[in-house]
Amino acid sequence: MSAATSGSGFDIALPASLKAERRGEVAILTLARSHKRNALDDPTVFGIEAFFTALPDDIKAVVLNGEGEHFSAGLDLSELSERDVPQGIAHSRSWHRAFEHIEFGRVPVVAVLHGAVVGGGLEIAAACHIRVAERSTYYALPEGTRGIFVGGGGSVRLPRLIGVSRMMDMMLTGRTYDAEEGQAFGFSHYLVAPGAGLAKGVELATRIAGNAPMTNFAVIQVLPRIAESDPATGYITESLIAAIAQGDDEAKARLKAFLEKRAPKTLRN
Ligand code: 1HE
Repeated sequence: MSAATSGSGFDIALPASLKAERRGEVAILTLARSHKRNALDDPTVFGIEAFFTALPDDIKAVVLNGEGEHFSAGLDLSELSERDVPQGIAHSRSWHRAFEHIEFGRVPVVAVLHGAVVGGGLEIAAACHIRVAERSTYYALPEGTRGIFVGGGGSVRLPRLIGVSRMMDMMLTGRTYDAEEGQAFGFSHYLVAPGAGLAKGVELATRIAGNAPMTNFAVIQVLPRIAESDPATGYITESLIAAIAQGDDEAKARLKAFLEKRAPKTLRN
């Protein structure tokens, strides 16, 4: 581990496979193991957990991207051969813990995808809140071919994006989806030209960082829980969080600004 302090503005010890950079209120975390196609080994996964756990308070959104030709080739397969069953469970749980710090961390996370987004690479992308895909992106779950199963939360998160049926097809047949298909099916929210992903990701993250903090909290922490609860629980939880959000000083100031014609209108893009 090396402290990612030099010039990055972060006081977090990261492995060599991760780079962190600051752009105002946005942090950019880069998978930097391109010689192994950003395959996720243990130090990288633990480093991701450390990064999201220790994010400075003034960071309001994160962009996650990857160096080289591919976002991530998934699990580092070279680590797999020696593990027994208890170690396999512990390994999967370590991914769950790390990715939970992304999905239910303090701030929204925008993933910028390109090239291979496969196996565990797709699992980490699914833990992010927004996905921007460059047109070079392709998606696959080669676990079936490798004789293994998803272990980084993919069986929970991916069906929410594309449905169980498509995920079954991907795992059973080794089928890949290209960037256009991924956009149509729900893997990505934004589709951009090759090389344009980071700028788009930072633009979106900067806009997200400008939201009221209570709204961002409600969207990433409460909305997914409401969506998975029974309707009666969902409605009452919605009322509670809506009242909490609008009771916040930030919301009052923003509503006043609109009524005094100082805030932008909601116009078509
Ligand atoms: C790796 C890995 C890896 C590359 N683990 N070392 N993931 C997969 O099944 C995808 C496996 N990777 C590939 O299919 C290809 O590498 C790519 C299509 C992504 C890229 O191809 P290419 O031609 O650009 O690179 P390469 O020559 O295949 O790989 C370059 C090096 O990276 C090479 O090592 P080298 O020492 O010979 O130079 C590869 O061995 C290495 N490499 N991918 C380890 N994945 C929590 S459960 C999650 C389960 C999964 O993620 S399963 C999916 C695993």
